[in-house]
Amino acid sequence: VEFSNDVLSRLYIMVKPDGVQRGLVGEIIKRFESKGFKLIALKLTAPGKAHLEKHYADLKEKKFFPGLIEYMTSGPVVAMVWAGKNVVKSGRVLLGETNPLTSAPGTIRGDFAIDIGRNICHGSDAVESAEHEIALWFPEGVAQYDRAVDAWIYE
Ligand code: FUP
Repeated sequence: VEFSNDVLSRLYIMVKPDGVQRGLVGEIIKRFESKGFKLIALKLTAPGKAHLEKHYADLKEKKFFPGLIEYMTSGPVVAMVWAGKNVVKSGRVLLGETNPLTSAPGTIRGDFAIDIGRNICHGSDAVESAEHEIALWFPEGVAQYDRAVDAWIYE
C-alpha cells in the first residue's frame, strides 16, 4: 500500500493527569488501536513546569494558563505517538472537541469528561504542530512506521 506523506501522518496525543488518575489510559489506547492506527511511541512521564510551558507556549497569554500548568503538573501524563492515514484529523474526531460540553457521545471527551479544564487528553491540532510536539516529547525518537499491516486496513 502506498500513500503520500501528507496523508500518512503522525499525531502526538497525551493522556493528561486526570485521565491517568481516572484509569482511562487503556480506554484511550484501545480506541486508537481498534481504529487501525499504529502506536509508534509511548511513555509515562511527569514533565516539569518549564517543559509544559514549552508545550503550551501558544497559550501563555491566556487567563487560564497558570491553572492549566498547575493541572498538567499535578501528576504523570502518558505521552504517545500514533501513525496512519490522516491520523491528525481522524484522531481529533476520536478525541472530540476541546470543550467536553460540545463533544459528541462516542468521542473520548464526550464519553468521559465534563469540564474544559479537565478534558483528560490532548491531541495535536495540525500535522506541523504534531511534528513539533513529537520532537518536544520524544527527543530520543520514535519507532519506524511498519507497513506490514496496511493491507488489512487501507484499500
Ligand atoms: P486543544 O488543541 O484541544 O488542546 O485545545 P487548546 O490548545 O485550545 O487548549 C489547550 C488546553 O487549555 C485545553 F485542553 C484545556 C485548556 N483550556 C482551558 O482550561 N480553558 C479554556 O477556555 C481553553 C482551554
